[in-house]
Amino acid sequence: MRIEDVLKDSLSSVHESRVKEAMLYSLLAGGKRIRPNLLYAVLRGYGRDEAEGDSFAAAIEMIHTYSLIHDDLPAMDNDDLRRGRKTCHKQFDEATAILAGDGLLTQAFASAAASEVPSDIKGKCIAVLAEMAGPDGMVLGQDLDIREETGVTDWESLKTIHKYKTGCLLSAPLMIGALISGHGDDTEKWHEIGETIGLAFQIQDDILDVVLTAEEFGKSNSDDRNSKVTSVSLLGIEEAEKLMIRLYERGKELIRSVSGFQSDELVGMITDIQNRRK
Ligand code: GRG
Repeated sequence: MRIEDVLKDSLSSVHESRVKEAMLYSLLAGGKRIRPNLLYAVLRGYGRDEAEGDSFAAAIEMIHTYSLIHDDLPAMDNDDLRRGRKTCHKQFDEATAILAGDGLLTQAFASAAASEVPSDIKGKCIAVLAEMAGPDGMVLGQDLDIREETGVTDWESLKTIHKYKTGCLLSAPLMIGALISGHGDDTEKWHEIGETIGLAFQIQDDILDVVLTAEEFGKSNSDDRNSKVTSVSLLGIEEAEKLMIRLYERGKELIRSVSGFQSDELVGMITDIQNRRK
Protein backbone atom coordinates (compact mmCIF):
# COMPACT_ATOMS: atom_id res chain seq x y z
CA MET A 1 0.00 0.00 0.00
CA ARG A 2 1.39 3.42 -1.01
CA ILE A 3 0.70 5.01 2.38
CA GLU A 4 2.84 2.42 4.24
CA ASP A 5 5.96 3.53 2.33
CA VAL A 6 5.04 7.18 2.77
CA LEU A 7 4.64 6.69 6.55
CA LYS A 8 7.89 4.71 6.87
CA ASP A 9 9.68 7.66 5.27
CA SER A 10 7.79 10.36 7.13
CA LEU A 11 9.94 10.38 10.28
CA SER A 12 13.28 9.70 8.59
CA SER A 13 14.59 13.21 9.30
CA VAL A 14 13.72 12.99 13.02
CA HIS A 15 16.64 12.16 15.37
CA GLU A 16 16.67 8.74 16.96
CA SER A 17 15.17 8.84 20.47
CA ARG A 18 12.84 6.92 22.73
CA VAL A 19 9.95 9.19 21.77
CA LYS A 20 10.62 8.55 18.07
CA GLU A 21 10.63 4.81 18.79
CA ALA A 22 7.22 5.15 20.48
CA MET A 23 5.86 7.28 17.60
CA LEU A 24 6.93 4.66 15.06
CA TYR A 25 5.64 1.82 17.26
CA SER A 26 2.10 3.22 17.04
CA LEU A 27 2.25 4.76 13.57
CA LEU A 28 3.51 1.60 11.86
CA ALA A 29 1.27 -0.78 13.84
CA GLY A 30 -0.89 -1.43 10.79
CA GLY A 31 -4.15 0.47 11.10
CA LYS A 32 -6.66 0.31 8.29
CA ARG A 33 -5.32 3.59 6.79
CA ILE A 34 -8.85 4.68 5.89
CA ARG A 35 -8.18 8.42 6.09
CA PRO A 36 -5.09 8.60 3.82
CA ASN A 37 -6.75 6.24 1.35
CA LEU A 38 -9.81 8.51 1.24
CA LEU A 39 -7.52 11.38 0.28
CA TYR A 40 -5.89 9.34 -2.48
CA ALA A 41 -9.29 8.21 -3.80
CA VAL A 42 -10.57 11.81 -4.00
CA LEU A 43 -7.46 12.84 -5.93
CA ARG A 44 -7.86 9.97 -8.39
CA GLY A 45 -11.59 10.66 -8.74
CA TYR A 46 -10.75 14.18 -9.85
CA GLY A 47 -8.18 12.75 -12.30
CA ARG A 48 -5.13 13.83 -10.29
CA ASP A 49 -1.95 11.97 -9.37
CA GLU A 50 -2.20 10.47 -5.87
CA ALA A 51 1.45 11.40 -5.17
CA GLU A 52 0.29 15.02 -4.85
CA GLY A 53 -1.43 14.03 -1.61
CA ASP A 54 1.44 12.13 0.10
CA SER A 55 2.44 14.82 2.61
CA PHE A 56 -1.15 15.44 3.72
CA ALA A 57 -1.99 11.72 3.73
CA ALA A 58 0.90 11.16 6.15
CA ALA A 59 -0.12 14.21 8.22
CA ILE A 60 -3.69 12.97 8.65
CA GLU A 61 -2.60 9.46 9.64
CA MET A 62 -0.14 10.94 12.17
CA ILE A 63 -2.92 13.04 13.72
CA HIS A 64 -5.23 10.02 13.78
CA THR A 65 -2.51 7.91 15.47
CA TYR A 66 -1.80 10.60 18.07
CA SER A 67 -5.52 10.73 18.90
CA LEU A 68 -5.59 6.95 19.42
CA ILE A 69 -2.50 7.02 21.67
CA HIS A 70 -4.00 9.76 23.85
CA ASP A 71 -7.48 8.21 23.82
CA ASP A 72 -6.00 4.96 25.22
CA LEU A 73 -4.28 6.69 28.17
CA PRO A 74 -5.43 5.98 31.75
CA ALA A 75 -6.82 9.54 31.95
CA MET A 76 -9.13 8.79 29.01
CA ASP A 77 -10.29 5.28 28.04
CA ASN A 78 -7.48 3.37 29.80
CA ASP A 79 -7.11 0.64 27.18
CA ASP A 80 -4.49 -2.10 26.83
CA LEU A 81 -4.87 -3.19 23.22
CA ARG A 82 -4.78 -1.15 20.00
CA ARG A 83 -4.16 -2.19 16.40
CA GLY A 84 -3.63 -5.75 17.60
CA ARG A 85 -0.76 -4.87 19.96
CA LYS A 86 -0.16 -3.32 23.38
CA THR A 87 -1.21 0.34 23.60
CA CYS A 88 1.65 2.84 23.52
CA HIS A 89 1.61 3.56 27.28
CA LYS A 90 1.61 -0.19 28.07
CA GLN A 91 4.53 -0.86 25.73
CA PHE A 92 6.50 2.21 26.89
CA ASP A 93 5.14 4.28 29.78
CA GLU A 94 2.56 6.99 30.25
CA ALA A 95 4.90 9.96 29.90
CA THR A 96 6.45 8.56 26.72
CA ALA A 97 3.00 7.90 25.25
CA ILE A 98 1.93 11.50 25.92
CA LEU A 99 5.09 12.73 24.22
CA ALA A 100 4.65 10.31 21.29
CA GLY A 101 1.18 11.79 20.70
CA ASP A 102 2.56 15.33 20.99
CA GLY A 103 5.39 14.43 18.61
CA LEU A 104 3.02 12.97 16.00
CA LEU A 105 0.69 15.97 16.16
CA THR A 106 3.59 18.38 15.69
CA GLN A 107 5.28 16.31 12.99
CA ALA A 108 1.97 16.14 11.09
CA PHE A 109 2.15 19.88 10.50
CA ALA A 110 5.82 19.61 9.49
CA SER A 111 4.77 17.03 6.91
CA ALA A 112 1.92 19.26 5.67
CA ALA A 113 4.26 22.26 5.44
CA ALA A 114 6.65 20.20 3.30
CA SER A 115 3.94 19.45 0.71
CA GLU A 116 4.79 20.60 -2.80
CA VAL A 117 1.27 21.74 -3.70
CA PRO A 118 1.08 25.48 -4.58
CA SER A 119 1.47 27.57 -1.45
CA ASP A 120 -1.99 29.25 -1.56
CA ILE A 121 -3.66 25.81 -1.71
CA LYS A 122 -1.27 24.41 0.89
CA GLY A 123 -2.27 27.19 3.30
CA LYS A 124 -5.94 26.34 2.85
CA CYS A 125 -5.26 22.61 3.37
CA ILE A 126 -3.31 23.30 6.58
CA ALA A 127 -6.18 25.47 7.85
CA VAL A 128 -8.67 22.65 7.14
CA LEU A 129 -6.42 20.15 8.92
CA ALA A 130 -6.12 22.38 12.00
CA GLU A 131 -9.86 23.08 12.11
CA MET A 132 -10.87 19.43 11.68
CA ALA A 133 -8.33 18.12 14.22
CA GLY A 134 -8.38 20.89 16.81
CA PRO A 135 -10.68 22.47 19.42
CA ASP A 136 -13.38 23.15 16.78
CA GLY A 137 -13.12 19.57 15.51
CA MET A 138 -11.90 16.23 16.87
CA VAL A 139 -10.52 17.67 20.14
CA LEU A 140 -13.93 19.26 20.84
CA GLY A 141 -15.61 15.90 20.14
CA GLN A 142 -13.31 14.15 22.59
CA ASP A 143 -13.92 16.86 25.21
CA LEU A 144 -17.70 16.48 24.85
CA ASP A 145 -17.33 12.70 24.97
CA ILE A 146 -15.28 12.47 28.15
CA ARG A 147 -17.31 15.11 29.96
CA GLU A 148 -20.68 13.76 28.94
CA GLU A 149 -20.02 10.05 28.65
CA THR A 150 -22.13 9.25 31.67
CA GLY A 151 -24.63 12.06 31.09
CA VAL A 152 -25.70 11.74 27.44
CA THR A 153 -29.13 10.22 27.27
CA ASP A 154 -30.39 11.17 23.83
CA TRP A 155 -29.35 10.35 20.31
CA GLU A 156 -29.12 14.03 19.17
CA SER A 157 -26.39 14.83 21.74
CA LEU A 158 -24.50 11.67 20.91
CA LYS A 159 -24.70 12.54 17.20
CA THR A 160 -23.07 15.91 17.94
CA ILE A 161 -20.20 14.17 19.74
CA HIS A 162 -19.66 11.79 16.81
CA LYS A 163 -19.87 14.60 14.28
CA TYR A 164 -16.80 16.19 15.87
CA LYS A 165 -14.95 13.19 17.29
CA THR A 166 -15.18 10.87 14.29
CA GLY A 167 -16.65 12.90 11.40
CA CYS A 168 -14.12 15.74 11.35
CA LEU A 169 -11.08 13.55 10.78
CA LEU A 170 -12.90 11.69 8.01
CA SER A 171 -13.96 14.98 6.39
CA ALA A 172 -10.40 16.36 6.43
CA PRO A 173 -8.92 14.05 3.75
CA LEU A 174 -11.98 14.51 1.52
CA MET A 175 -11.84 18.32 1.78
CA ILE A 176 -8.06 18.41 1.33
CA GLY A 177 -8.33 16.10 -1.70
CA ALA A 178 -10.81 18.53 -3.29
CA LEU A 179 -8.59 21.54 -2.51
CA ILE A 180 -5.45 19.94 -3.98
CA SER A 181 -7.46 18.98 -7.08
CA GLY A 182 -8.48 22.60 -7.65
CA HIS A 183 -12.09 21.99 -6.58
CA GLY A 184 -12.13 24.19 -3.49
CA ASP A 185 -15.78 25.08 -4.19
CA ASP A 186 -16.74 21.50 -3.34
CA THR A 187 -15.23 21.46 0.16
CA GLU A 188 -18.52 22.06 2.01
CA LYS A 189 -20.09 19.14 0.18
CA TRP A 190 -17.13 16.91 1.09
CA HIS A 191 -17.43 18.09 4.68
CA GLU A 192 -21.03 16.85 4.75
CA ILE A 193 -20.00 13.56 3.10
CA GLY A 194 -17.33 13.05 5.80
CA GLU A 195 -19.85 13.73 8.57
CA THR A 196 -22.36 11.31 7.09
CA ILE A 197 -19.83 8.52 6.55
CA GLY A 198 -18.29 9.32 9.96
CA LEU A 199 -21.58 8.80 11.75
CA ALA A 200 -22.15 5.51 9.93
CA PHE A 201 -18.58 4.46 10.76
CA GLN A 202 -19.02 5.28 14.45
CA ILE A 203 -22.30 3.36 14.69
CA GLN A 204 -20.56 0.41 13.03
CA ASP A 205 -17.72 0.73 15.57
CA ASP A 206 -20.29 0.62 18.40
CA ILE A 207 -21.87 -2.50 16.88
CA LEU A 208 -18.50 -4.23 16.40
CA ASP A 209 -17.55 -3.31 19.98
CA VAL A 210 -20.50 -5.43 21.12
CA VAL A 211 -20.34 -8.36 18.69
CA LEU A 212 -16.57 -8.96 18.39
CA THR A 213 -14.04 -10.11 20.97
CA ALA A 214 -11.13 -7.73 21.66
CA GLU A 215 -8.83 -10.13 19.80
CA GLU A 216 -11.02 -10.12 16.68
CA PHE A 217 -11.46 -6.35 16.92
CA GLY A 218 -7.72 -5.69 17.45
CA LYS A 219 -8.49 -3.23 20.25
CA SER A 220 -10.02 -3.31 23.73
CA ASN A 221 -13.81 -3.24 23.77
CA SER A 222 -14.05 -0.73 26.56
CA ASP A 223 -17.46 0.91 25.92
CA ASP A 224 -19.25 -1.39 28.32
CA ARG A 225 -16.48 -1.28 30.95
CA ASN A 226 -16.53 2.52 30.83
CA SER A 227 -20.37 2.55 30.96
CA LYS A 228 -20.43 4.51 27.72
CA VAL A 229 -23.70 5.50 26.14
CA THR A 230 -23.43 4.40 22.51
CA SER A 231 -25.68 4.21 19.46
CA VAL A 232 -26.29 0.55 20.36
CA SER A 233 -27.23 1.25 23.98
CA LEU A 234 -29.54 4.11 22.90
CA LEU A 235 -31.13 2.69 19.76
CA GLY A 236 -30.76 -1.08 20.17
CA ILE A 237 -28.61 -3.13 17.82
CA GLU A 238 -31.24 -3.60 15.08
CA GLU A 239 -32.16 0.09 14.80
CA ALA A 240 -28.48 1.03 14.98
CA GLU A 241 -27.73 -1.33 12.11
CA LYS A 242 -30.59 0.05 9.97
CA LEU A 243 -29.44 3.62 10.59
CA MET A 244 -25.84 2.72 9.77
CA ILE A 245 -26.90 1.27 6.39
CA ARG A 246 -29.06 4.32 5.62
CA LEU A 247 -26.17 6.68 6.41
CA TYR A 248 -23.66 4.76 4.29
CA GLU A 249 -26.15 4.80 1.38
CA ARG A 250 -26.73 8.53 1.85
CA GLY A 251 -22.96 9.12 1.87
CA LYS A 252 -22.57 7.22 -1.42
CA GLU A 253 -25.45 9.15 -2.97
CA LEU A 254 -23.77 12.43 -2.01
CA ILE A 255 -20.46 11.25 -3.49
CA ARG A 256 -22.18 10.36 -6.79
CA SER A 257 -23.69 13.85 -6.90
CA VAL A 258 -20.32 15.70 -6.89
CA SER A 259 -20.00 17.13 -10.38
CA GLY A 260 -16.85 16.42 -12.37
CA PHE A 261 -15.93 13.60 -9.98
CA GLN A 262 -15.47 9.97 -11.09
CA SER A 263 -17.10 8.34 -8.06
CA ASP A 264 -16.81 4.57 -8.70
CA GLU A 265 -13.57 3.93 -6.78
CA LEU A 266 -14.52 5.99 -3.73
CA VAL A 267 -18.01 4.50 -3.58
CA GLY A 268 -16.39 1.02 -3.77
CA MET A 269 -14.07 1.97 -0.93
CA ILE A 270 -17.02 3.07 1.22
CA THR A 271 -18.70 -0.28 0.52
CA ASP A 272 -15.51 -2.06 1.67
CA ILE A 273 -15.49 0.02 4.87
CA GLN A 274 -19.17 -0.85 5.36
CA ASN A 275 -18.25 -4.55 5.13
CA ARG A 276 -15.32 -4.30 7.57
CA ARG A 277 -15.10 -6.64 10.55
CA LYS A 278 -12.48 -4.70 12.54
C1 GRG B 1 -7.47 12.24 22.22
C2 GRG B 1 -7.93 14.43 21.00
C3 GRG B 1 -8.21 13.00 21.17
C4 GRG B 1 -9.12 12.43 20.38
C5 GRG B 1 -9.45 11.01 20.43
C6 GRG B 1 -9.76 8.77 17.97
C7 GRG B 1 -10.49 9.24 19.17
C8 GRG B 1 -10.55 10.73 19.46
C9 GRG B 1 -11.01 8.35 20.00
C10 GRG B 1 -10.89 6.90 19.78
C11 GRG B 1 -12.16 6.23 20.08
C12 GRG B 1 -13.13 6.24 18.96
C13 GRG B 1 -14.16 5.20 18.97
C14 GRG B 1 -13.07 7.14 18.03
C15 GRG B 1 -13.98 7.23 16.91
C16 GRG B 1 -13.22 7.11 15.65
C17 GRG B 1 -12.74 5.73 15.46
C18 GRG B 1 -13.70 4.64 15.27
C19 GRG B 1 -11.42 5.55 15.47
C20 GRG B 1 -10.77 4.30 15.09
O1 GRG B 1 -10.44 4.49 13.74
P1 GRG B 1 -10.03 3.28 12.80
O2 GRG B 1 -11.02 2.15 12.96
O3 GRG B 1 -8.64 2.84 13.45
O4 GRG B 1 -9.81 3.82 11.43
P2 GRG B 1 -7.35 2.20 12.77
O5 GRG B 1 -6.57 1.63 13.93
O6 GRG B 1 -7.76 1.15 11.79
O7 GRG B 1 -6.61 3.33 12.12
